[in-house]
Amino acid sequence: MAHLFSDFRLKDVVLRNRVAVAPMCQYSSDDGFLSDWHLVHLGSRAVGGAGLVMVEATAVSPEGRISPQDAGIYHDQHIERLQQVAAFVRQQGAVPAIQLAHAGRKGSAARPWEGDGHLSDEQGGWQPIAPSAVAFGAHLPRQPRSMELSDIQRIQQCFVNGARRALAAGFEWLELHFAHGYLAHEFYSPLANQRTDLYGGSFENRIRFLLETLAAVRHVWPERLPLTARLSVTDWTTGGVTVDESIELARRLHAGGLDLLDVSHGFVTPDLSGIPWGPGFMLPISARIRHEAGIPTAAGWMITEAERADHAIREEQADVIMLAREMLRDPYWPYHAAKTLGVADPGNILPVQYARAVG
Ligand code: 536
Repeated sequence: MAHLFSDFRLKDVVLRNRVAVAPMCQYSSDDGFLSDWHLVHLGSRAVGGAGLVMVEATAVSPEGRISPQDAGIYHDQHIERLQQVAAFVRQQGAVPAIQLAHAGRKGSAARPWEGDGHLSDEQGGWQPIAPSAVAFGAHLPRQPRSMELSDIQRIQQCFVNGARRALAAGFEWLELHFAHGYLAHEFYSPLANQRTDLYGGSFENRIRFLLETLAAVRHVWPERLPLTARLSVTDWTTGGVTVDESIELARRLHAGGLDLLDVSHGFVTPDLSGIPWGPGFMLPISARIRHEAGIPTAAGWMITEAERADHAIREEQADVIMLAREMLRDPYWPYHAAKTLGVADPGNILPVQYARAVG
């Protein structure tokens, strides 16, 4: 029976355990370039024993950044710093992963600790682009420019170029950001997509951008390496996307070459009132998608306890557990979880420099 500390093989890649560091925006880049902060932040979590360490949402084009300080992969020059991070994570025994992103109408915002709101051009912002010229609202009131067909093709090519650069940088696992109200989710959700062309309206049309982007990226990302997507599988509100729809989308993504669905939710509108917050609340939804769509899944959100994470793997609710804030509280969460769960030789989770001393 699979458990939290059993290997997980996906294509030619083997994770040493099922604990993944979820992509978390650090808003600490300069013109997209990763900084020393990223090397220490991500490196520490690889040292702590995670099986997968994923670089935060990394913009495939400058206007696709959430904030001016977002990570980027839109210049060949970005590769060198990304390579340093990937190499260090790999040296520590974790698989280096990266999430490619475009923020859509949520782009051009201040960092959370600087107010989180939309930036004007004078403040260093830009006009975001989106499927439709409809603002997110609340703290993000700026009206995006509605994308032309040429914009759609250009952004899909940016995802392809980003994938090529990620491969050149040594990443072994690629995730497409199709969640949290950013560009791809804005195409998927009727709450953001009011298009009347081939990319809006029916389910078939709303998923077209996602399927096409996947196909284009799969073409340059090697078959031997995992390609995954983080999807907001429900908008928690009438008129938004539903788990039932997302099960059908997951089937089609899987048929289109997706290796695993990273199950997430929400954030396409400012209204968070429908979210049933609670420990592990996404796990039953991940289980449904895993069984009904027949695709491996990763699941996260409000998972803090080793027992719950282990139980979710044993019960086949997910194949990988995504930890975010809990990994910030404790970079050694995998080591501590191994001790809690009674795994033999928990010290072996740690690097040789620490293992003998700590045990
Ligand atoms: C969703 N967020 C997702 C982000 C950036 C910040 C917030 C992303 O996917 N790049 C979120 C909302 C509330 C709490 C945590 C995360």
